[in-house]
Amino acid sequence: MSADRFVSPDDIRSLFAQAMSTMYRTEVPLYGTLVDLVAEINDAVLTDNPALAEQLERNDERARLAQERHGAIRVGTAEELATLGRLFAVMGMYPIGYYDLSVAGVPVHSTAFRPRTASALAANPFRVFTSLLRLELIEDTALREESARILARRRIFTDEALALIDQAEREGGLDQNDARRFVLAALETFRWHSDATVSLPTYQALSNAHRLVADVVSFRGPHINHLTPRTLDIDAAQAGMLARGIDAKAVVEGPPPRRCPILLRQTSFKALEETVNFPDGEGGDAGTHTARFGEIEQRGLALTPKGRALYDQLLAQARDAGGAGSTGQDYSTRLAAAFTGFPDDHDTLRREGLGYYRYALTEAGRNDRAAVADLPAEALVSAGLASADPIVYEDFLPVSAAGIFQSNLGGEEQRAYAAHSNRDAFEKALGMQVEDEFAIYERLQQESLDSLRVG
Ligand code: OOG
Ligand code: NI
Repeated sequence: MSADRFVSPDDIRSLFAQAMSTMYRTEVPLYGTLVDLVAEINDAVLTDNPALAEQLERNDERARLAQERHGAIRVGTAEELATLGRLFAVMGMYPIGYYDLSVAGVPVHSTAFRPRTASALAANPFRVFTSLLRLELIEDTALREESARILARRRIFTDEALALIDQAEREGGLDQNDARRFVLAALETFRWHSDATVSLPTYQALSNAHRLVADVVSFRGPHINHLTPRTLDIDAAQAGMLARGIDAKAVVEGPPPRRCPILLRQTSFKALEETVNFPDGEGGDAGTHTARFGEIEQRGLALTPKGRALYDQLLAQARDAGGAGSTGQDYSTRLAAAFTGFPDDHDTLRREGLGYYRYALTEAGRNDRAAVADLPAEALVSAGLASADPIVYEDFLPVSAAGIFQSNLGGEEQRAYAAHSNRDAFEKALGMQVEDEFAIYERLQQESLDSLRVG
């Protein structure tokens, strides 16, 4: 039978992202409020700024914008992570990048599962930031062993999901009917369970070790803890959250406001305090847990290693000034001051090799193939024969992620772990290597350069 009886992984991913969004709207209604707010802001920005609308259109970013989300989950064992890797592969999502959050006092390391080709990203860029608990960072031996025992007992995938993953791997894909079954079965892994699997005292002991340990170990599965829409104006989104009385985090993470947005800026509302039922005791105990929150992000230019090094340096400068971190009143002033050192026009960013760009012939270029054949890309851009649009950053930022983690853990647990980043251990658990994000952006840029000379 031919391969076209199979639904494309891009379509399965779109179905899944939609199903996840519908589920999270029901679970956390405030998420729906954020989605509506972002849609309103994006419409206004695109109406006010036709040049940006045109650029997004040219770059295949306009259509995906309304669907664009990322989520996050945390798992407890190598087997869970490896199976997730297989589940995401069915939807064309692959592990990109390694993030060590132990340096920020969070006992996990992470990757982002996401699509990686231009056409897959244009179809639907859905990404899931996925963290693996580092049990070895729990100091109390008895508690560490108990956690491992609890985790070893749970099954976070349904039998149907496992069977369909096997089938997709064996046959090379899923047909329409099986793809629909797969999406529904996969969704079960990410659902919230208000019944804990451990007693209240065990939950409290885990929580004392680290609240994130309790979040991972105490439940039947790795509930999706947020789903983030992408805005074109995060400062408007932050103001909109406050205007609606939403308990937004104090600072927007990432770079300061700029004319040319770079990387990622994020804000969130604090995690909800939710009622949880604990087994044991007379008819069980009731308690509460905070895990699930809402987040909005703005994405900008993907930086080259050189641009990223400059970003890291300036961010550290802003955070270290006066030893105040990102909490001081004057943080936004310090941040803006530090980032005067980062060029803020696309010609300079491009010529200095600080960011990745996607090149395409303009109408003039399409009409003058002879000129195009002889000139280097930069000259084509200067001559108006080609456009160079920013390639959007599709990944995450460890400092930003740590800030989001912290604000949802009560904001007190700043203590860094002495552990080293351990990419090898992460990849061993995952059962494959994580891809280098820079290589992907480099390839996207090169493909666009190659396309100038053909057709
Ligand atoms: C993940 C936090 C990271 C982001 O946007 O940086 C993240 C988590 O809290 O599990 O989603
Ligand atoms: Ni997030």
